[in-house]
Amino acid sequence: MDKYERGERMNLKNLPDDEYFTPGHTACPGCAAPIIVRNMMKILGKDTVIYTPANCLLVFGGTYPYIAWKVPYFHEAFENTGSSISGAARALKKQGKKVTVVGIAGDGGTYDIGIQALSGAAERNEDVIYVCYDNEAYMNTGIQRSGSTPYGAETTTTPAGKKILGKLRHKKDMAEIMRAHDIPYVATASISHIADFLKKVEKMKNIEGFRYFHVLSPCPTGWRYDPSKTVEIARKAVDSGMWTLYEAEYGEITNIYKPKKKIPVEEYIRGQGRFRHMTPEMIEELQRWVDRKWERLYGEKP
Ligand SMILES: Cc1ncc(C[n+]2csc(CCOP(=O)(O)OP(=O)(O)O)c2C)c(N)n1
Ligand code: SF4
Ligand SMILES: [Mg+2]
Repeated sequence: MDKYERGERMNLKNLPDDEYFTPGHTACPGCAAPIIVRNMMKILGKDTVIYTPANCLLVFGGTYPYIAWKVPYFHEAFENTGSSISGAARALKKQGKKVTVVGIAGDGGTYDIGIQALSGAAERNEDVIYVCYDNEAYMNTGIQRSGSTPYGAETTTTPAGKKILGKLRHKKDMAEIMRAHDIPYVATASISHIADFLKKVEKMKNIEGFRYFHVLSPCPTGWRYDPSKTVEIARKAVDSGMWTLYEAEYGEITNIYKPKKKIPVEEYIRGQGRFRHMTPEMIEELQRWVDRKWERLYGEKP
């Protein structure tokens, strides 16, 4: 019986003290992205190499001489995180080195610009981890909408004016697209459910083949909320069903978290400036989207 079967998985008490993404970076106060990366790296450990395309994480954590990474770190082009990590993993394997190769991209670099290389790497079942930290817009370049931006959200390219009130399309379901690739592991996570997050990182570290890890990454600057509310907002995303926590192995959902008390989506969007202009009809439309997603994933009406 291995330690997973005995239920001895990673938790906050046995989280290593090691730091591979260190303080001194320049992320905005309250940004979820460094919380994600710091905790993930404590588990992935020193024998890890990281690839990131252009995004906030690159700018706040990868700018010389203030680089926060304590493991080898590479910046590749926006389009090719999937192919960069594929090549690195194969080269390291050929050299006989046991190293975890990880690509970390934002939603812009995942849902839109990097999706071709990502899909190809997944279809080939490359032995890598791909992480999407999802702040639901192109934040680093000034808050432009992406395929991940939710319906109604205001960005600089989906402004809320007299005729159009924010984004007119719903968020693309990227984790489900990855699940359809029949890969060894897909997991979604949230920093509000940190024990669940840590268990998933530990689990994927020990799996061979393509692993896709998708984490909601609240962004006080782009979502326009008080930076002290990051964890609370992440929790409300899960409790409302805007964000769903699950694991899937070879396309089958093997573990799914159901909020004890489902809250209306209105409660989640309240306090976020990006949704401030939304009319009651728009909020109803967003709720319908959440309910459809819930029904699809849980196989029952909310
Ligand atoms: C091919 C290409 N197009 C556009 C850019 C400009 N660019 C750099 S970062 C960025 C936004 C990244 O958004 P996302 O991936 O969501 O990460 P975030 O900044 O939100 O963390 C853009 C558009 C680029 N570097 N390369
Ligand atoms: S703009 Fe958002 S994602 Fe980027 S560093 Fe600031 S809080 Fe983080
Ligand atoms: Mg983004």
